[in-house]
Amino acid sequence: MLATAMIEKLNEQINMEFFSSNLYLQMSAWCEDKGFEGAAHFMRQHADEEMGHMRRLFTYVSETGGMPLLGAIAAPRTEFSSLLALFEYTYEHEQLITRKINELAHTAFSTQDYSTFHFLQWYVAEQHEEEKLFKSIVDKIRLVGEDGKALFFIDKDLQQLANSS
Ligand code: OFO
Repeated sequence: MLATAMIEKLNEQINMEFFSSNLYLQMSAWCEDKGFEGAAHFMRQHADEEMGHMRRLFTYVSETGGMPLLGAIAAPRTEFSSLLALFEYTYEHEQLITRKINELAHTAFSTQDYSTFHFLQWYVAEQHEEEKLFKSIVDKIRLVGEDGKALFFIDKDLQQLANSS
């Protein structure tokens, strides 16, 4: 049985993952609207991955005798000045999620909740991958620049990334 404070924190993270999913789904609409079909596909797929992150937490809370609670989820941002700005935002967002996961791991460890600490290791590893992924996209856009031709190839690249995962 998990401590009440731990359940509350895990529930907050459930909502954060929901928010991540909505954010990326909303971003896919921006990409689609601007003609970046590869980026839109990539974002839709990533929104699904975030639902996976949410569900994994949901199942853990429920299996350990807690009650997962879905609260209100803030509306995500809808406007971005460019594809680069959009991906810079994803990278910042993932850094925020990493901080949240680290806080959770710290709470679990310092309260000797080793089961939750162990469970959270998957998220620790996943956040490493998430930051690496979004940083690599930001770096690539910065490298090639933002003229039409460069963005065309970035979009193709994102389509391929979505197809391969
Ligand atoms: Fe993008 O890792 Fe969950 O939120």
